[in-house]
Amino acid sequence: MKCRRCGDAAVIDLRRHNAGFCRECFLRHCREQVRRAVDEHDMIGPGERVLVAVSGGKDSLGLWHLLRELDYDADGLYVGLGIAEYSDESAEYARAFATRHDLKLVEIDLPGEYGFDIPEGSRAAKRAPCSACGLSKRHLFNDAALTHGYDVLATGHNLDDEAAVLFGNVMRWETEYLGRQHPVLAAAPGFVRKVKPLIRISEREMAAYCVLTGIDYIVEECPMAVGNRHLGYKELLNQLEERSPGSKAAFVTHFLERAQPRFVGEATEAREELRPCASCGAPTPGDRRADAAEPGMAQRGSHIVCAFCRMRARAVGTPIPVQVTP
Ligand code: Q46
Ligand code: ZN
Repeated sequence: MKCRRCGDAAVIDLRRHNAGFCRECFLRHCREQVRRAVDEHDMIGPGERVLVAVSGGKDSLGLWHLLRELDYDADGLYVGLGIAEYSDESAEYARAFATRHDLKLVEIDLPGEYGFDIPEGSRAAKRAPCSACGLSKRHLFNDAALTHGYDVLATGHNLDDEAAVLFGNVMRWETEYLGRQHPVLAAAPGFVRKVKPLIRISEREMAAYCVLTGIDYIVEECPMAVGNRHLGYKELLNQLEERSPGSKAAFVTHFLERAQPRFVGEATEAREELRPCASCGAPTPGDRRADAAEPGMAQRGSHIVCAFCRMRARAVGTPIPVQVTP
């Protein structure tokens, strides 16, 4: 097979684009996909500082590399989740990448700084591990970006991730989530802008990008991913893609063009109803009934405490410290 752009021998075949690419043209194609995503959705303005959430995996390290290649001022953020050897090993990959490319990596250690790890948080909050983990990451990423003065937080969600999440949201008609499912979530009081520049690139393409650029990433899956619903959706979507290349991209892009705007109102309303957490100040919908059942909450009357602070209090077994009295 020949490269579609230059006619050299192709190293990768992209059925979705009905084309093969040589190494140079494929890397250029990946940069072009990120550039188009950033431009189309106004993800990053001139001179803005970007914080890239990196896990040590191919998507996030590849994204960091791509943003630097495109000359963005992008630093990395690694959050240690305390998932046994997996976390130790993934941290090593993130640090090695930062050192090799002489980049700044901000590090947060959940057990060291907050007193609990994901398995403990999951048990304490009676949430599935990935739910406890997702909640913690959203909280800590946002907090780190605001604390360190970044304009944008970028995550490595790729086309396959977005298609799987969309599939799950449509299966349950989660209309509020559908309204929020967009490659850009605008900044708001207490929220940094969040962007997903890999929305146009598949998982397989990101793996190829890392291999071809020599990025060393953690290949093992997180041990807590077993049974994760999204992995099942990805398998189903891969079967569809196999039969009909381009299905995933069409599913996501047509959703964004034709359906997502219909759900924005509900998501915006939900965001407007958020109140600051009485413990950490982060915007939260809270749950007054759950708060009332929390140790130490009775004295605080109707104060709202965010899900992260509630999980932390349960996991470490101490009352929730309240800093703000609205
Ligand atoms: S790290 Fe966390 Fe993932 Fe592991 S516990 Fe689940 S969400 S699978 S991206
Ligand atoms: Zn809080």
